[in-house]
Amino acid sequence: MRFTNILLIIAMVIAAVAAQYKPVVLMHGVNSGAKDMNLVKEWIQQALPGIYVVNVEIGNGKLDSIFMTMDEQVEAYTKVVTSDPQLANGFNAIGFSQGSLVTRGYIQRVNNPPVHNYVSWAGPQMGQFGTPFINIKWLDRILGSVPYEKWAQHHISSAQYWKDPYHLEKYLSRSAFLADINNERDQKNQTYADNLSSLNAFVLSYSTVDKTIVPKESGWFGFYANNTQSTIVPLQESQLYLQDFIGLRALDEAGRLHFYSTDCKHGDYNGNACKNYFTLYTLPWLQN
Ligand SMILES: *[C@@H]1O[C@H](CO)[C@@H](O)[C@H](O)[C@H]1NC(C)=O
Ligand SMILES: *[C@@H]1O[C@H](CO)[C@@H](O)[C@H](O)[C@H]1NC(C)=O
Ligand SMILES: CC(=O)N[C@H]1CO[C@H](CO)[C@@H](O)[C@@H]1O
Repeated sequence: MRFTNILLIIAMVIAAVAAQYKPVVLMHGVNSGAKDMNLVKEWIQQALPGIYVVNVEIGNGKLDSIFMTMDEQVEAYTKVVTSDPQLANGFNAIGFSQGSLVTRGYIQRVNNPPVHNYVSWAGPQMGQFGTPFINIKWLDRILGSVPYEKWAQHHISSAQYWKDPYHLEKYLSRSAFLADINNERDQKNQTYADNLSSLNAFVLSYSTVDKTIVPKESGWFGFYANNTQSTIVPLQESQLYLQDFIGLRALDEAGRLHFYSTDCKHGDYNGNACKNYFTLYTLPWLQN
């Protein structure tokens, strides 16, 4: 065999080894950018040598993550993952905070290429009701008072998953993103449920000390009961689950819905203080 052929074979073996893991796509949260997920990318690459990791940035990061609508953010994510040939056979996804809703929007509306395992880190999956949320005082005041005004719904991403348990009718009629993606309105979109329930695994986390996501149980699709802030209705008792609006019950009954909790401060999920949780509960879903 010629020496160049041997080199070629070695190169092919290296490529095959590198291709043994599905690629991973990371999605950052609000008021932040891709650089905030760089450390997570390093953790993954250290644990799974040769793995391909895409760290998505929405627009130019920080400001765009606040002022682009959630629909636009889902479209931006879609553009990145559909134009990358290395993702063509599917990928695993991690979404952090608001980024977990962007990721879910992609899965439910597009999912081509398909997501295999989807890990949600402290996402406002069932909505957000409480300030301070994004730590910009004037925005918090707006979210505390007029989140369902048209201009807020059209210009502030977090207004689009704001859910006021005292004004659920308003939420249902005006929420530009969450009420749609959660199939909470009368007209359901079956594609949303079909696509979400096609996941191999949907892994949900929330933090017992989260002061950013309110209520923190939203990370597990828990939310306040109507007209209170004292009782949390867990996912399994919600209409979303009982009537299976988006396929979560189907996933659960198939043993493909998984839950874990942490004691991480919200902003620490992507930092060394919480690397142990990454290793225990996220990494296993990326080893395929
Ligand atoms: C359901 O969602 C898909 C994907 O976003 C969309 O193409 C379709 O038009 C929607 N169907 C209805 C009835 O809204
Ligand atoms: C809570 O409010 C929503 C929206 O108005 C309504 O659909 C639902 O039936 C209510 N649930 C209960 C338990 O009253
Ligand atoms: C995996 C899966 O079911 N993907 C479907 C998601 O929905 C789109 C339509 O919006 C289909 O084209 C995909 O096949």
